[in-house]
Amino acid sequence: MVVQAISTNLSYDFAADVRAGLTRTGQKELPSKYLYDDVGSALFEVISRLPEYGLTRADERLLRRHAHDIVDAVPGTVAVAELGSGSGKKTRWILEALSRRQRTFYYPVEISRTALAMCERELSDIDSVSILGFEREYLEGLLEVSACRRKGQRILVLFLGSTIGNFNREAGVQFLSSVRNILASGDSLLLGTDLEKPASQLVRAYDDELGVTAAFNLNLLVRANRELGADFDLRQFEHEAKVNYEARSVEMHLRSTTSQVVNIPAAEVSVEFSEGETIWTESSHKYSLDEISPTAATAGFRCVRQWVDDQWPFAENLLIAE
Ligand code: AVI
Repeated sequence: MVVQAISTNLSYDFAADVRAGLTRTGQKELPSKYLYDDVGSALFEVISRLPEYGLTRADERLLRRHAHDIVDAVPGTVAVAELGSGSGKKTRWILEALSRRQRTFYYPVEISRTALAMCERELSDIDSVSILGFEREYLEGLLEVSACRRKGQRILVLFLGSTIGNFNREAGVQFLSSVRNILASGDSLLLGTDLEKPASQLVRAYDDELGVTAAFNLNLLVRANRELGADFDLRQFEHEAKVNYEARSVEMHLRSTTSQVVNIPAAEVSVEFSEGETIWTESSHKYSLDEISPTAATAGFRCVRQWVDDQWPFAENLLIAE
């Protein structure tokens, strides 16, 4: 086992994104990628263990039960790239199944340095697996992985945990097309998708009793206070999860409980909030099993297999690049 990491200063402009999102007309918004600083990533790990949030356990169960089938459906010599590896726990099953057949190169691509380090630690004991982590945005990292491809090697991309759901449907297809364009014909993508479920179950999953998801959401304001010198008063914002029936998504918002002005010096802006106004911080789109295949086809992939969990509606979809 070899573990290495390639890091860089990610070219985020939090201040510019905060300014743009909070001064736009209509619904104020902040990009969900900023939820994942060190505290946010740690809180997400806790969310994934909450009884109300079955998504991660379903993903893990499917990978544990079907890793051999999945790996058998991807023949040849395969390098594994994972977009957003998180702690890497669920990837173990795929890497162990593959490493019985071949020496395996595993390239986690992750924007959170802490998550990347966690993932490398978690998986470093698997024999015959070499790990090279990229602290990068997904597509940038995948381009680098593809540049390391050895002759005759295929790439299996893992995009698990229904992170695709955090894009709106159109952006999701665009993202899949960009992944396809980096890959070669015959490469594959294992795509995890959370499936549609009753609204009450969704609201519970995104507004848990213990308040962990609320803390995860509010941490965005803590981050703005720390990194941008903002003066968000956390007592005057509350977490909200609501179902958007038209978009077939569940949205997270931060609701201002009073009319107030918040100063954000590093973004050179003061923002007025009326009582009840919200900042939209994340959408999590839910899929029907039947829409995966046509969606994949639009992006240049053929959906060859789907595995569905028996406890929480969730699917792993194996897509082959045409
Ligand atoms: C990472 N992503 C797939 C999670 C989701 O379910 O959309 C993020 C999350 N947000 C609140 N809870 C979990």
